Amino acid sequence: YQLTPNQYCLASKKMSSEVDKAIAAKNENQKETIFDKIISKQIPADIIFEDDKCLAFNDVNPQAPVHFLVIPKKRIPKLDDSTDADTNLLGHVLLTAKNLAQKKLPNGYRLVINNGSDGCQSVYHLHVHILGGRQMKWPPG
Ligand code: TR5
Repeated sequence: YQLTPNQYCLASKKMSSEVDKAIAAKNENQKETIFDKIISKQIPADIIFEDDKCLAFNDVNPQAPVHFLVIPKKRIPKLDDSTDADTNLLGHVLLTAKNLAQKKLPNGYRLVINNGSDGCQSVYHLHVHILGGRQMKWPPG
């Protein structure tokens, strides 16, 4: 049977607090987020890599045995907000994710970028999730 969008929204809200957070999160472009505070070390995080352009840290609410995030230091709220000017930066973020993942997860891994409310984005500072250490399923929920 098919759920109406409203029923689906309620069902998925019950299923996952992450979805709750994503629905509640507002895309207030250009506003500072918790990730800016992690970059500036105002808030501690389990940092695993840092250079002048990006930062990688373990996710505080891991969805797999290995779950970390790679973020650009530049404040780009979501992938939709990136432009051609970010080509090198996005390439660097992706290659950093690959370099870290390859070392930690030789059997494979998954990269995820959630974009906007339907995409389940809850923190509006662009980030790549790297998940692994278990068999992933397809399609993702
Ligand atoms: O749902 P999206 O794609 O926006 O992912 C945001 C991710 O940030 C979630 O997986 C959260 O678990 C993660 N997150 C949120 C906070 C946080 C974090 N990861 C590490 N450290 C964190 N701190 C200190 N504070 C958070 N609010």
